[in-house]
Amino acid sequence: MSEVTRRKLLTVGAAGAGVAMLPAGWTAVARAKSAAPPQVLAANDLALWYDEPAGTDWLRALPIGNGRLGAMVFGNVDAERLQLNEDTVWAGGPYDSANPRGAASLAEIRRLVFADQWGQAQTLVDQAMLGRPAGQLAYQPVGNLRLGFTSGTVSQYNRTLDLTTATVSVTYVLNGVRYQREVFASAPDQVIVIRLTADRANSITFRATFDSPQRTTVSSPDATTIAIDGISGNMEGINGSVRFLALANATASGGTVSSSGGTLRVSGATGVTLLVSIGSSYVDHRTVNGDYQGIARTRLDAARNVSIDQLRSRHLADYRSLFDRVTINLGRTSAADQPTDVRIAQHAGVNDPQFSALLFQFGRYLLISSSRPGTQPANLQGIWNDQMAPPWDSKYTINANLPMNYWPADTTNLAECLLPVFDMVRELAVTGARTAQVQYGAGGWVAHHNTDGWRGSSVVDGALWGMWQTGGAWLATLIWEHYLFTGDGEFLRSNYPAMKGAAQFFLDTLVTHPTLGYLVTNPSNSPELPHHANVSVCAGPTMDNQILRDLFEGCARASEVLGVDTTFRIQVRSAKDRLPPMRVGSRGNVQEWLADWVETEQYHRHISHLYGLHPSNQITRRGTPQLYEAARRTLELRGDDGTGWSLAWKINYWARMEEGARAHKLIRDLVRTDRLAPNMFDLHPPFQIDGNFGATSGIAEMLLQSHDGELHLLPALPTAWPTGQMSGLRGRGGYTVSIAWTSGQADEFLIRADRDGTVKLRARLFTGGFTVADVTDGSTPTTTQPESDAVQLGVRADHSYRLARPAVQPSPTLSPTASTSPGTPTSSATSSPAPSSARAVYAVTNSWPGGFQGEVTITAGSSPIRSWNVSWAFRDGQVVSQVWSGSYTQSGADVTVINSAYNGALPAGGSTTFGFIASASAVNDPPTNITCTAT
Ligand code: FUC
Repeated sequence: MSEVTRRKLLTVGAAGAGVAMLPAGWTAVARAKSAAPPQVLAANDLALWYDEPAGTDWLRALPIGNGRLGAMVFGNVDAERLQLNEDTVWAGGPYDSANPRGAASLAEIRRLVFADQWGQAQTLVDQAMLGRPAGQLAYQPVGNLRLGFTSGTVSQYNRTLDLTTATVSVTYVLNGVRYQREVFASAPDQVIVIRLTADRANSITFRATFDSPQRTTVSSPDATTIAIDGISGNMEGINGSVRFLALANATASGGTVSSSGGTLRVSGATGVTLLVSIGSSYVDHRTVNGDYQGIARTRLDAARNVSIDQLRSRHLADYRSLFDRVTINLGRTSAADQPTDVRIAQHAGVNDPQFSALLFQFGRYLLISSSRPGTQPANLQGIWNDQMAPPWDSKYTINANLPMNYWPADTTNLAECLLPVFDMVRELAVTGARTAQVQYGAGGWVAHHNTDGWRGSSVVDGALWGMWQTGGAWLATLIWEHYLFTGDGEFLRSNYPAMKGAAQFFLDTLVTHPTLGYLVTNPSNSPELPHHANVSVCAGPTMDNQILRDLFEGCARASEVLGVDTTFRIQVRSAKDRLPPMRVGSRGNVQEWLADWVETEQYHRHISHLYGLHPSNQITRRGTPQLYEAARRTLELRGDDGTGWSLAWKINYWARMEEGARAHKLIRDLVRTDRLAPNMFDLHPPFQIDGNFGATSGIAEMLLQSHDGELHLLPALPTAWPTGQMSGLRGRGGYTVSIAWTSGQADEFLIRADRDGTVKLRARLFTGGFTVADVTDGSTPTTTQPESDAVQLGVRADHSYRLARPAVQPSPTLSPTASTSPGTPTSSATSSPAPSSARAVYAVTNSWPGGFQGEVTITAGSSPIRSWNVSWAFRDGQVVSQVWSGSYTQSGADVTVINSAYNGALPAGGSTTFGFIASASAVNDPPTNITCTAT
């Protein structure tokens, strides 16, 4: 493939709103025939729907996904297209980009920065610190499945993505026959399912073919299946190495199916089930020789044995167990009767509160569909990308975008969707340790402003953007943050080493500022913003200091919880105390750099130094009133405009400012045709999914906040949502919260606690009379009122507490939803020495309600082994649902995992690890009888 236009895009993006790429803003007008079909309204309005097909416009097609497999469904009557993705198809292959010139140049770079010679420093960074290659690699598509039907005059066309069922439906009438297509991506069965039906027998006839922009071959492996076998693209001088195989199989009732030469033909059928299965050879960031054909074939064969009804019901049970945890109702007007594209185009001039609810739930839908335990994290486009050279390579940009993708995960009760990030962090701790050593001569690990499927960790793209040290640090803070929501000690124990390694890097590399005496990063930047013409490189930017305060304090508190590392704890706390404090600048703003410089672009999209306001809690209304006012001034100076993700971050900022009207204004700014595509994908522009996730997070922050040691209920309710209900949002400390309000005033709160403890609640409700009850046992808990609008009460695990205005009847819509606290944590088990003396160690790395993720590491003894298998018996009814890097069988309690070709042979002392996902009920004890047999 041709070299990617990454730098061109980067330059355009860096210039601000991406003028060269800005589409004129698409248009849609209300059409006379556009009345919401009854089945959509019945689905509680939680659907995107259209009265026209997507045609050739990718931004009108509708996304489905199961975390790993993704498709954009176009819904065209005669030429249906499913644009397919698999989340590990990355250009190139494993690489090491550490620049060996780095460490030796560091002293001079630092000297130049401290001497205010930023231009020279930046040039030297470009020469000595930039990775080799100096860019990272792109996430790429698998290809397309196209279905060709005969055309004719169509009526009653409708196309819907129902967020309550994660299903795209297309229905129309052609030649007097009503046709229906139903498309979903099943996580339990790991296939994409396309079900075609018609209300007249024998009327479904079509041809199906695969094509792709990748290097591929198509074939017909059997009489009912077509295949496309390919390899990812070359890039940055690195050969494409991810092999993939997509299979599509048809089963028909009442007609015939045949396949030859890569074309599948279905003729005269009454009902057809098409299954799409995709396997990839990507095992992890270091290994690309997985059995991709075996994976594709095994998944397809298994799904072929499952009836369509069962495929559908398993998909629904799985999806709903996540999606249904949160409900939201912000009110409804007749604006919601229009097709989705018309609603977006008209949004500025109408009152459409239901659209905010739809936008909120669409973000949750996208997260469930693009990030599941064991998959890759959601990248800049989630998992949906049709281009070989997508904008910014569709990578993971850490200085805003990747963290933003995950802001709604814990708060909107999707804790397990966050787990892929921690897998990534553990891998970055490996690649980033090499970068730390080679480029800084330091211990621990570092990642800069971007990473990719190969976990690139060096400085990339150019010093102005890439010379930012705290990407890995920010990601590592998410470990402690996630623990605050779940209280999952086992999770903390297995991820603590990555936090510690991130902090160790800074203990080794922070330098004392020659005049101010603080410990500072040098060189670094305040993301992507020059402080003087064309230079961003500096020492100790405010955002770095804020991130490091969170990282150091998170490490210290984690070490207390785990009872480890007393000396390290003292080290990080004393380093934290020597970081530069935040300051108020001459304009009344929060100072972005150590010096009171004025930014070179007043309306720049990044407002990085307000990281302390959101997502962090270092700037709060009640804790730091001066900085809080300076944050407000900063937001006013920078203005409301920005790229999609920048607007989304501002919704969160204004929610934390407790200004509902302003936060709501930012939502309206986002729901415009230049910031939201017809399919509701957020536009930077171009499409970037962070704005969707950031908007969902922002709406959650308007209704519930928990960052300041209390649950703040309705902190930023706008007058545009006078009456509503929400149930199931989560607060730090392990609380599940539901709220009902009318005329802008809270009626009742329902709080369910995961654990025993004391909770502080803040709400305007408490300034008047209110009632309190433990609705689980009917008792009346004692409360204290430390402030006029705050109440404190003791809570017990799994009890729900109702606080309400007197005489308000309990709302039937507020059910105490399930908490996401994990089951009983597990420890690890080790196999008894096997004859070959290879051994296996079993460990749980993550858990969530009803399931967990584990790893087994096999280590060869004093002689090499050719192959191995590992067996154990589960003690509590756990069932394995997925194993990566190996094939498995489970019969009752007995599980056996057999090496696959790529990791069977190990040298003496060598080891390999496979991961798995399993379901677990309340108890999840580790197996005691794990055995490893090697030959
Ligand atoms: C950062 C941002 C850009 C864009 C890119 C993917 O570089 O500054 O606006 O979102 O990431």
